Amino acid sequence: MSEQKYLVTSALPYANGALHLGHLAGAYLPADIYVRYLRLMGRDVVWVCGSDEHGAAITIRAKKEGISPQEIIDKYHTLNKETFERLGISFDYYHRTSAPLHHATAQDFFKKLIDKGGELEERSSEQYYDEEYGQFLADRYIMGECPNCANPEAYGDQCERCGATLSPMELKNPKSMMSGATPVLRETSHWYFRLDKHGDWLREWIKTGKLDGQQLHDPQTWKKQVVGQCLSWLDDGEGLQPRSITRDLDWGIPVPLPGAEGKVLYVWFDAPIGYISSTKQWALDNGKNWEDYWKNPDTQLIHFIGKDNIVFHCIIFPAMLRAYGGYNLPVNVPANQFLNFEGEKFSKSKGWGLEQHEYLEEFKDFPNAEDALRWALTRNMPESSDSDFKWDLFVDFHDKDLADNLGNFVNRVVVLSHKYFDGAIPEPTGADRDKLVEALRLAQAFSGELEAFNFKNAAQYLMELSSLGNTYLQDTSPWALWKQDPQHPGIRECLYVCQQIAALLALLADPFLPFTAPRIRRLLGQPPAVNGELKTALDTLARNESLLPPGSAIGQPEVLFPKIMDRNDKSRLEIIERQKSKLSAFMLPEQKMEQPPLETRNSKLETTEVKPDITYEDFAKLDLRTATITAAEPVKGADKLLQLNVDLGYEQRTVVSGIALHFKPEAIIGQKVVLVANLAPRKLRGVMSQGMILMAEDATGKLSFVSPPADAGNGLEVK
Ligand code: B3M
Ligand code: ZN
Repeated sequence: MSEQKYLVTSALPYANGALHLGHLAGAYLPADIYVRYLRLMGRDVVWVCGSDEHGAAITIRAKKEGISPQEIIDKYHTLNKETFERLGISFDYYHRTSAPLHHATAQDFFKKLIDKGGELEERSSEQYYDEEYGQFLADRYIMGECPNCANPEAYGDQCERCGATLSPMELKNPKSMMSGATPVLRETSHWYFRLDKHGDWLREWIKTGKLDGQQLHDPQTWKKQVVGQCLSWLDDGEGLQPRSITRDLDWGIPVPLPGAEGKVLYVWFDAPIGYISSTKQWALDNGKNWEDYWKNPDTQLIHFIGKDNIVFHCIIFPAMLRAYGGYNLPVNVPANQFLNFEGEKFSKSKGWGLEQHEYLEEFKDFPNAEDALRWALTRNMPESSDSDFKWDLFVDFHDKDLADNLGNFVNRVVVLSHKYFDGAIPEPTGADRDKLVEALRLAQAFSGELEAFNFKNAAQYLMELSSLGNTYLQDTSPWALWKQDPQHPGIRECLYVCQQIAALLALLADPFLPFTAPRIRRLLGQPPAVNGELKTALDTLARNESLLPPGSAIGQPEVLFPKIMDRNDKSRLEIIERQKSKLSAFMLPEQKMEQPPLETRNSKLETTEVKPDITYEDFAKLDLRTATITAAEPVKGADKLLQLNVDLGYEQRTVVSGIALHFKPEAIIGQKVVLVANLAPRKLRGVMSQGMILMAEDATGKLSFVSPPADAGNGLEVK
């Protein structure tokens, strides 16, 4: 038997947009933690990913932006790849499905299935065709009324209002999204993958982990939701059906058969094959054999994905791999649930949420921002149910875990080592063996949780190890012993034990906090950890030997995570507050009009709320200016918002205002207004709003403009 290897994959993100924090917490951060851990244990692991660059989502986006699909994929491939790197997401290879190697690999896959016979079959059917645009329409390109909930904007594959899975034929009043024309039915032929032939072994394999009499995985180690979703799909009504794997489209991988011009492989056929081509490219660049990772039965294949991709990774792709023959099947698919953002789903169209690169930009002055984010997302990871990202939790996790617990312990050890041992690691003593045995047990438990994909539990053990150190240090109080006698042997013993715990902490922290871990090691006089370092450390501790060579020099103390809630320095809190105020500003225009019903508004008015006093300095922070509205139009998809152009005299601004229910756009052109000109810009429904117009609101909720006289110029200061 050869050495056990791991091939880890993360879902290939579509290169049609930036990724948000929910994506990161779902399929990338957990995989990164897992892979970093495996490397530290000295395992042979390859982690591949890349951009998914085909499919309707990309062509629709390109059409919307009026540029070519190639420009779209180049832009977002680069953005996503670079952002991942900046966050410490350590793929071994980040490929792209537009690469020639991928096209060839996917075409080979298709041809092999044709040649085998019985796996693919050609069928003709009637599909919607756009006569104006001159193309058959992918399901996503057709919009119409949902038969289920009457949503007039349902897509041909899904209604986003009621969640129903649809086929284009079910839509009432279908319209082509390419031209707006009513599509007509035309005969076309496609290749279908005979998934129906694979149902029996798939059911057995998923339920028992057995295939051809061999135990391939232990189904007990799979998440319940993953197994549950697969079984309900497998047992649904008529069972598995043949699935069409080609499309009439001009963007994608051409079907490699004579007479198939104008047809491409369906994106969900080629995308998972992207894992294979990414591995191939990695192997080529590193002098390795890709087949060792895909075809050697000693290799563990693990897919990290979000819950919306379960069926593709647990049923369809495994069936494709088996149909081709010779490939391993995944031993686990630890799919995550969804992360919400401050109580609501991330929504690009509504502008709700935060993208990865936006976080990096907004937090560029926040110390150790990458690890702070990774930690907040880990503590809140949607492992077994949906979870919610909240800024208040971010602050708590940062200050309690990273600053007060981990950072504080490391700092105390470094400071005390300088004080009592001149910054050197002392010779081992007959040290407090019990504490180190306890520390080792925590590290082993940590390890067990990571092997089982329980990232939150592992993070908890990391914190427990740090607490163990803090409590021990407090209980032993070497500073009290010092007062009794600076030569007291208890001081050396205590510091020796604490240094060992700190060294172990640096290793356990590494998968979670890859930017901080090497800093802790540097403080302990150690170079960054190498592959296998954690395994060696666990063995060393088990032999009761020292993790730190005596005599190495301890670094100068530094604060790893300055607290956010710091009375004397509000700079970090201000960064958080800015995020929060963007959200509340975002909620205001709509909520103001939607939420409090008239009665409460009136009663609220009766007990008119008086706000607490502010100082003149507070008031003077406002930059209030006279201005004139020069243009107004509704904001698409938001019936309460108007997008306004405002003339400030010294410049023109775009302002989004929640006044659409009160004023017709054409009625307010030329209106004089007062603008809060220095309100931080914020995005409302995708439009960047640069300021806020002052309105007066009466007891019934009616709004009127706070208007300077008609002859007042623009840009005058209001004080
Ligand atoms: N690009 C869908 C998604 O991003 C798709 C994943 C492909 S994984 C092979 O959710
Ligand atoms: Zn619907």
